[in-house]
Amino acid sequence: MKIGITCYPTYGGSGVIATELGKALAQRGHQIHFISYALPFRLTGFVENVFFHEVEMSSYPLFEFPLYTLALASKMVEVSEFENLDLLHVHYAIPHASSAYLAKNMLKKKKDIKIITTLHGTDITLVGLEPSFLPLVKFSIEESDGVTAVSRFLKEKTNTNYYIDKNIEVIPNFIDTELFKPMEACTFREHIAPDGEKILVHTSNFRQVKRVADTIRILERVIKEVPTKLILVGDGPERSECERLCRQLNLFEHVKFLGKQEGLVEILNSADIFLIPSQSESFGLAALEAMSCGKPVVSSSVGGLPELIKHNETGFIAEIGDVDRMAKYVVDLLTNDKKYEAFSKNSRDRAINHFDKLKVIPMYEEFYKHILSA
Ligand code: GMT
Repeated sequence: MKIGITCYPTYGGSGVIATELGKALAQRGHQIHFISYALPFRLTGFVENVFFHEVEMSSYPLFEFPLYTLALASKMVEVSEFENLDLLHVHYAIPHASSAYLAKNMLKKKKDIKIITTLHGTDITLVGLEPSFLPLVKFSIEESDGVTAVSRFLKEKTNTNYYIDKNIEVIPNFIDTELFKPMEACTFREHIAPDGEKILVHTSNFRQVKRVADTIRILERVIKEVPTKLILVGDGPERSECERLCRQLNLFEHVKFLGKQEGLVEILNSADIFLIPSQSESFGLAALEAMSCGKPVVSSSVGGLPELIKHNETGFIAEIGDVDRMAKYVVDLLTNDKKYEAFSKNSRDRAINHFDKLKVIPMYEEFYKHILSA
């Protein structure tokens, strides 16, 4: 198949999934054309069958706001025509599904290009619900030839919040379990915790929805019982506030803000437990990455997290903001080696058995075939 993929190219789970999907499909012989305003950050090195088409943005004094949606639609038309694409697979509904709708209609006299939209999270649960976007998001989803969502939770939210009576296929996030795997002792661990302290880790884009401050409040409680460090990976709007909180709680020595990092596998491997106390999380790819490295996860009970994390098997789940309970769960795991080992094994097994890319990529392929033959 010849497939156009559009995603946000910067840090973020939807861009990671879209890029890894494209790369895996290319390895399986499909021709993949990424269409975006910048090279997706996971698209490093040469990959056979993968092409990149940059959406150029012209500036004009009259345009006070960049017209990306329209420029993207034009580029989609151009690439679909010249590369003879079979379908456009867009990740994150806003504005990609709307650009694809425009492109499809501009092309309709020449070809019937199919549009598949994958819903990832805040496109449905947050931004999409804003009155200025809701009618457009609803329309763009309804007009897509096929729609997938990354969890049952997100599928149900889409159907109820947007009154959409359309079949939405649930295809979960996936992971390369050969890449994200347990490693022998990391030197990084000794560097962070030279006195043998335990290590908690959290990775995110530090948006409000991630509740990163809760990880610091969890540490504040855990540290009273077990010497522990916290590694925070990533950057975003809440980082300064989190740094301020660390100073206020006198925890700065115990928390390492690493910012954006490439060596995630090593960082995850150096830790004991992954924390994800989000306000909203449609799947939780970051938690899956940790599980694949054999790390138990302590999370909030929101969105798709309970579909990923098995309470009392691969980790623990608590109410949003219940940092006391989350801290208790962390201490329980850190002070019980046998339990910790079992949870670690269960986490790795669950990643391999349910979310390995070799299991999930064929689901997308099947879905493409189904939509193309409809
Ligand atoms: O929806 C977002 O907030 C952005 C998006 C992203 O690009 O990181 O994240 C979502 O998509 C990921 C990949 O499908 C999911 O694993 C994340 O759970 C989801 N984030 C939220 O729902 C907050």
